[in-house]
Amino acid sequence: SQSCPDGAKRRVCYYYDRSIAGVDYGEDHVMVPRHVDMAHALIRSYGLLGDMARLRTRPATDAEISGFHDARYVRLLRDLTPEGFGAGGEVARRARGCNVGAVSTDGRSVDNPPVAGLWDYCQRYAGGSLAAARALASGEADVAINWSGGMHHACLDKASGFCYVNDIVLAIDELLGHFRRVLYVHIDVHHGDGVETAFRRFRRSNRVMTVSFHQRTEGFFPERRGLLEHVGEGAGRLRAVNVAIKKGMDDDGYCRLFEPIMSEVMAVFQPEAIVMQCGADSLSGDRLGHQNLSIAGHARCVRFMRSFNMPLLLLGGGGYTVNHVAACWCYETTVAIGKEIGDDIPTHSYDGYYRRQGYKLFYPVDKKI
Ligand code: V1P
Ligand code: ZN
Repeated sequence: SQSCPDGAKRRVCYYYDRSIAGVDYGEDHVMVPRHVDMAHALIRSYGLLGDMARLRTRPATDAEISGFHDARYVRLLRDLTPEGFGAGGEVARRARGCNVGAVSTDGRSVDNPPVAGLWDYCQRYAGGSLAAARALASGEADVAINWSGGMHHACLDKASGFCYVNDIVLAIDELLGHFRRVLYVHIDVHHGDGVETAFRRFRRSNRVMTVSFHQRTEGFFPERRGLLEHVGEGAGRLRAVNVAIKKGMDDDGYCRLFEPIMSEVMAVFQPEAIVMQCGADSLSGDRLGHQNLSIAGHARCVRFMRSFNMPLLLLGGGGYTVNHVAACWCYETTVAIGKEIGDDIPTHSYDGYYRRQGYKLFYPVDKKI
């Protein structure tokens, strides 16, 4: 069948915490965590919840988050409130040093605002990725999903690109306690800089390979990162693979790169577990990305990694056209399970968002790019 080429089912566990969806980056911000609630509602409406074990977990503790992040930065995130920030006091000063509330070049938009409930939000999405990693490590699940995770830009001691806590680094560290080699695969349209830097510069690890497929065009965020020649140094030499992509790559072009590169990586690195960041801003019609992938093309990458039949952690990340993001992650959930679903979006609380795509899961790609 199309969604399950190897004919095998997988034990899938799934994390979802509804309080994440209520987090508000601000009226003009492009990051809308509600897309995770939209994906969840779609997953539920297609009847997929019965095909997965629900991961119920506690939020990540300060100690767990400090496993990667700097203690002073953790204290700042914990102390930060919009009120404290607004008062312009010492918290605001500390925050600015950590790239929280830093005003971007146009003087208006703020990438990493001091959002209300910030620490709780970070603890919950990181807790989900940690629990998912633990479910894979214990052998309880073959595939573990946290669409609210995948916040790959966050650095040791600063926020970046809407990400405050790097749940991916925490999850990979957890997996390294049980598996000899962990592969990180990244299909968000923005380079996976936080994860690459963590394992190259801070961890100096040869047990993690990071492979990032991302748009590399003039001025595109994050600048000067993810060049082909960035292959890692020292112990981590040849453990970073960067695939820089021009604008407008379609399914055929993307998969012609993705599949042979990932086959080679799998053969050479021989990981024991895979973490895949499924940022949906590489889809056609995204508000930030300029790629031309369809949901089928994006999901084909997920299906390809699943076909290696080893513990697989699927994470979300970017994605700025919310109906596309939700449809994509819902479909990728079916790929994880190995179940086929129809193209007609069932009636549910968010169905109005899919009117422009004719209430179909697979919206047509934009030929204009
Ligand atoms: O380009 C920048 C700023 C300008 N430089 C000083 C940095 N920021 C980007 C950040 C994109 C983050 C992507 C995150 C992810 O990879 C993972 C969750 O998807 C940016 C852009 C842009 N067009 O690249 N920020 C914003 N747009 C923005 C727009 C509205 C409100 C706030 C931020
Ligand atoms: Zn992105």
